[in-house]
Amino acid sequence: MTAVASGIDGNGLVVAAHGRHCMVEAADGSRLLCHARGKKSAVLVGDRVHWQPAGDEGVIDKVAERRNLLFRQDEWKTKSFAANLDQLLVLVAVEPMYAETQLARALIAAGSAGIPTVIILNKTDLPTLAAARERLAPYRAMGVTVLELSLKSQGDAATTLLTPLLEGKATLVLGPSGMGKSTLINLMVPAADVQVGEISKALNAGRHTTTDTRWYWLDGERRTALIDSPGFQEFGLRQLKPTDLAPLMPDIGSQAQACRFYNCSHLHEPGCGVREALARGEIHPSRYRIYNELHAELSATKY
Ligand SMILES: Nc1nc2c(ncn2[C@@H]2O[C@H](COP(=O)(O)OP(=O)(O)OP(=O)(O)O)[C@@H](O)[C@H]2O)c(=O)[nH]1
Ligand SMILES: [Mg+2]
Ligand SMILES: [Zn+2]
Repeated sequence: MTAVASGIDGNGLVVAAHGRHCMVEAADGSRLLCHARGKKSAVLVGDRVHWQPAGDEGVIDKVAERRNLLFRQDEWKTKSFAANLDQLLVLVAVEPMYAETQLARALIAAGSAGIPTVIILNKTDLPTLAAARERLAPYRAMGVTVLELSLKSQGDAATTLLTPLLEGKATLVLGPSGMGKSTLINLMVPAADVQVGEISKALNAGRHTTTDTRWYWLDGERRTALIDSPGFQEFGLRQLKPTDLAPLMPDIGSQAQACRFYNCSHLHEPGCGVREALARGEIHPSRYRIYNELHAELSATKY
């Protein structure tokens, strides 16, 4: 396993990763295919790495300590999305209808990693917009920024909204498959085609559905970046304990102060502020259902 070391700056940035191979960008902007030392790679897009040339390729000796790391932990495996992020854009669309639990899970994972999140509702040109918008009401109410876009039919308006939001930041675009993540990248990064061609030849990646996480610069100064990622289906949160949930779900956590017992699980105890708020209509039933589902999942025995 390539060591993650503190106290090194790294002379390269990982802009694409596929198994043990990755594309590293040097300080001058040139890119080189590298591989990680050791049996298993721990190198992720967004990593700062220290590398050296080795023939036509490069070898990564060290990965610099990460500022943050977004990952999911399913029952049997951990899947890391990217490291050193300034912001997460969770992209959902009017159609195909997404599972709300996936959105909730992505927000919890980001909250747990300390990464600020914005939700984008895409494909507002489609007729079932009202239902999709209604589903996001609890998220707006708890203070999450929700932007509505039609990346395809109103690209200019989307660019105007997104440009100031992305400025100077490294932003990961995450969401279920088919929501429009790659459409967003192509809209914001006119040169993405060039970069895709260059990387996909070396890494042999697919063309339509995104199979690898990739970093794209929006500007020549290389200050603003978007990271495309493959759509997810499962989103396990087994890195968390059941008691971590309420603080990471602001609409639920904020009502827990009123609970009679300090260690209330908000499932069955008398004098539970969360369930009282639910009865008053101050917590959305779908959010409480997701809390229950996750609580059960994280309470199950781990092998
Ligand atoms: N109607 C409509 N369709 C859109 C819009 N934006 C994207 N699409 C379409 O949605 C489909 C999926 O878009 P992609 O950008 O490939 O989605 P993705 O999230 O990258 O999907 P994965 O790579 O599989 O995770 C494509 O057919 C797009 O043309 C939009 O604003 N309106
Ligand atoms: Mg894609
Ligand atoms: Zn309670």
